[in-house]
Amino acid sequence: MNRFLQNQESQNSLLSKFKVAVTSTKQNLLTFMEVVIQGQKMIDADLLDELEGILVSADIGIETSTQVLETVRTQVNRQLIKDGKELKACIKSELLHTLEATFVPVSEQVNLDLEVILVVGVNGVGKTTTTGKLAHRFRQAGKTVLVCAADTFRAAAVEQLEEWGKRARVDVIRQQSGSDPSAVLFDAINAANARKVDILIVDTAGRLHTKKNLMMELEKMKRIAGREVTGAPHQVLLIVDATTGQNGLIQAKEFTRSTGVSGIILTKLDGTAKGGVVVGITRDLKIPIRYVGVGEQIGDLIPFSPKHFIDSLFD
Ligand SMILES: Nc1nc2c(ncn2[C@@H]2O[C@H](COP(=O)(O)OP(=O)(O)OP(=O)(O)O)[C@@H](O)[C@H]2O)c(=O)[nH]1
Ligand SMILES: [Mg+2]
Repeated sequence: MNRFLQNQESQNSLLSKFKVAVTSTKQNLLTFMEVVIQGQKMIDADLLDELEGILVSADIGIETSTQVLETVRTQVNRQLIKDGKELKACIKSELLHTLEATFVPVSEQVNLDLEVILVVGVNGVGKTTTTGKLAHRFRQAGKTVLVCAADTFRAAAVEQLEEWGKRARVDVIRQQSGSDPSAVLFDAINAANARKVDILIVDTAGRLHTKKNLMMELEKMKRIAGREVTGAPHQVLLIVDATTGQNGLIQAKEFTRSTGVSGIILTKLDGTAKGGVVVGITRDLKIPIRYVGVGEQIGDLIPFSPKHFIDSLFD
């Protein structure tokens, strides 16, 4: 199979994964939108207000929804939108526009001797699961990977990560529970250098941005990484749970304010009818969404694509 076909095939399979993941969101958002559009003969102020409400209720965010509808209103006034189909197309293109504004495509090619990736976020959002899925993705891309168990709070956390390590066929560097996460990280960096691996992924304990000592612990880890490896951590990935909607968005905002975050991974997109939060997050945080989690299996992490996401919703 030539490279073009391979590429086409993987694009198609990514699109179909997106489609499955946003099924509930699509039912929620598009069904309402169509009912409203088809129920009215005229595109008037009431109809547009109602559409704005639908976007807000899909967790697209008030600001984004207002901005999208402002464009729509202008176009209606200029008589550039004459029917429901054009109305839908305009909303679609505005949402795509918003997503593309901060989009940075994922690159799984590593040009460094060792790339250190820190995985952070509040409790239960999917950090450990995503660490396993990421390790798997990088392995599939032909990279050598090591994982660091820096969640030392609970013994179960390390065991869970080791399970993922087995699935992804990567080694996990650990210490006994209760040890200093920075010490485990230090060990893991030494091991990664000695084994000459390409990527070290660091799973951290869940924490709230309000817990000052825990945020300082994260800072310390970043410092240690930077001292041992030039430019590390090269990525700080904030995991956000899509099912927590506006709450998750607020937490993510606070988290990014108190620690440097280079990218977002939005998990559990498959478990929400409010996938519109993808748009809200992008606009509010101005940090690119790198991947989305679409299930509990190892292959259920896909690179984010604004076009795939919007096409899955609208087509
Ligand atoms: N459906 C679905 N479930 C997910 C996804 N990602 C994670 N989960 C589930 O979310 C739950 C929590 O995942 P963990 O990886 O343990 O979360 P965590 O952030 O490491 O949790 P703490 O370490 O306790 O803070 C598990 O049951 C996962 O299977 C996803 O993309 N889709
Ligand atoms: Mg965990």
